[in-house]
Order: sequence, then structure tokens, then C-alpha cells
Amino acid sequence: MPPGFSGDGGGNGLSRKDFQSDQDVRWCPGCGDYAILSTVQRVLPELGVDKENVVFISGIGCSGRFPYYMDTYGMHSIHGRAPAFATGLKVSNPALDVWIVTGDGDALSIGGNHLIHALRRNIDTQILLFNNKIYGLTKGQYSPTSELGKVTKSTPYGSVDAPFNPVAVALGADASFVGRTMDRDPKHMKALMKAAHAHAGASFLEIYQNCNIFNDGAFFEFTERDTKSERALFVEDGQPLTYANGTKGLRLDGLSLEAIDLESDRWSVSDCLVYDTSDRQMAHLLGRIFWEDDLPRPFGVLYQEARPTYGDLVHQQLEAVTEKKGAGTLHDLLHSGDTWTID
Ligand SMILES: Cc1ncc(C[n+]2csc(CCOP(=O)(O)OP(=O)(O)O)c2C)c(N)n1
Ligand code: SF4
Repeated sequence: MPPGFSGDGGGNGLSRKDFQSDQDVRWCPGCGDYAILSTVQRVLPELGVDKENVVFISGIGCSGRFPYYMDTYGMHSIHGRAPAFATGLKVSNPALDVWIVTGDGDALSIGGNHLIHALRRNIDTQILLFNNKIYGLTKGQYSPTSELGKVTKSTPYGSVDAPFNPVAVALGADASFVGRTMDRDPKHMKALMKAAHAHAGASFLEIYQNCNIFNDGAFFEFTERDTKSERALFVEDGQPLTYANGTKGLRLDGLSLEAIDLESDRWSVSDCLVYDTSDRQMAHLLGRIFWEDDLPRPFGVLYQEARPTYGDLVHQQLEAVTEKKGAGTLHDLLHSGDTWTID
């Protein structure tokens, strides 16, 4: 067997290098995609996966080049259709560890339909959505996550489209795992990728990714040192929602979230909402934080629930029907039901 291919499910002591392909990486220097690639290549050895079982499927866009750079199986598929390929692959071979790599345009414009059905069906895959709020590959047109008023080559007078909040889209599509992380925080990205991988079902992970050529700084208020602590809140299951180095928090005011000053006499950390990752209502409340300037943007695992995967249900059904009716043959199937002979 070639090195790194053990087939024993134990990962065979692989390292980052084992997941790096011999291809030259052709993203623009400074692109956030590099940090994501490097984090994935560092995470995989820690997951104990066998290389022969790992598959990366991408759509079209700069993010679509990802499979070339991984020394695993992979496919640069059709625009927006990675979830369709992943569905077929995972259902026909449940032993495979299937990762989807997609962009905001790929996943939410042309692929919006495929994405939401993969989520509601709970296809057991990790979906990494590189959100840079722009079409990078085609040189800077607005995308479904570009903000209102965004001036681009295809919106010279400013976008009049209300943008998608990918996390809210995933929650609305009943995803069983929803998380958000950022290219500028490899430690957090790694933890979230591990959590996504450990989850049985469709794990949706939005990654804020800087496109330094066509949309530089789109997420700097959340990712850069001088504003990050005030603008980003890192959610932990079972922990109170605090940010700004513990000087601020979020409390529930009726059915709304309110930012509170924990340094004032009025509030203390016991007033903050304690996060429960399995609480769908909390996830909706937090996941909807998007427009508000006075509330911090949440990062981390925002929602997780255990429910049967699509593959499990399909295979259970196949077994139950086979037990009842027998295995059958293709010939019998083709000659069953309404058939007729054309003279
Ligand atoms: C059917 C089809 N329509 C349109 C295109 C042109 N196209 C290529 S990539 C892309 C958008 C990519 O944007 P995004 O998913 O945000 O990825 P990025 O390049 O920013 O990583 C478009 C519209 C195409 N290749 N195929
Ligand atoms: S165009 Fe943007 S997203 Fe694409 S490789 Fe260059 S910096 Fe990265």
C-alpha cells in the first residue's frame, strides 16, 4: 500500500505533509484561502482519518481549486453542484469522509437550491463555505452576501439586493450543525473544523475569508486585533455570552438580545444569557445578529442537534424492503409495473 494508506481507520500517523499535493497553489498572494487550506491540512492528521477515505468536492470559484491542493481524493465539480455530487458519493459509499468546499457565490447564488436540500436532508458531510462577500474568480462582481449599496463591476451604482446571512440560511434550512469561524484565527478554525467533522450529519461551517484583491477588509472589524474583541463574540456551549474581554455581555430582554456593560453597577455576568448549543431558538436569536451595529457578531458552534442522517435512513429503508421483498434483480424491476411491447 502507498504511504498514508492504511485502511485501518487509525490515520496511520499521518502529518500535514501527507495531505499536501504536489500542485502549485495558485491563489493570489495574501488570499485568506491559504490559511483555510493550511488549517485543513493540519486538522486531518488529528482526526485519524485514512487518506483513501477522504474526498474534497468543490464547485466553481477560487475556492473551487481546493481539491487540487489536497493529497486526497477530490473533484472540482460543477458550479453550485458540489452538494449533489457529495450526496451521491456519501450515500453510495458511507465509509467515505466527504468534505464540500464552496464560496458565497457558488453556494448561495447558482447553488442555493442544492445547499438547502443537502442541509434539510442531513447529508453526512462537512460543508466549508468560504465567504468573501464577492465573486473572486470572475474578478469582483457582487455576490449574495455583498452588502446593500456595494459598488462592484456589476453594481456600478451600488447593490440594491438585501444580502444573505449564510448562518441564518442554514438554520432556516434546518441544518443539524451550524458554525461560523474566520480565516484570521487558525486556532478557532481548527476547533470548529474538528467539531464539524465529529458531527454526524450535514455540518455547515461559514468561514469569513478575506479576498484581498477584490474585497479587501470585508470582515476586518471582526477579525483584526483593534476591533475584534468588541465586534466578535465567541460562543461556548454552557457559558455566558460575554465579549470585549469579559467587560460586555448579552442578555435576553423579552425575546430580544441586549448588549450590557458588565463594568457598570447595574449588570453582572449572571445576567448574561448562558448559551445552549442544542437550543434552536437561541441559535435563531444569535444567528440572526447581522444588521445590528450594537451587537457583536457570533462565532463558534451556534447550533447542533443529533438526528438521523440521510444515508442512515436510505440504508435502513433498503434493508427493511429487502427483508420483506427479497433482493430482486434489475431485470425483474425493468419488467415490473406497466410494461408493454411496441410492435
Ligand atoms: C454555469 C456558470 N455560471 C457562471 C459561471 C461564472 N462564475 C465562475 S466562478 C463564479 C462565482 C464565484 O464566486 P464565489 O463562489 O464567491 O467564489 P470565489 O471565487 O470568491 O472563491 C461565477 C459566477 C460559471 N463558471 N459557470
Ligand atoms: S481573487 Fe480573491 S478569493 Fe480569489 S484567489 Fe485572489 S484574493 Fe483569493
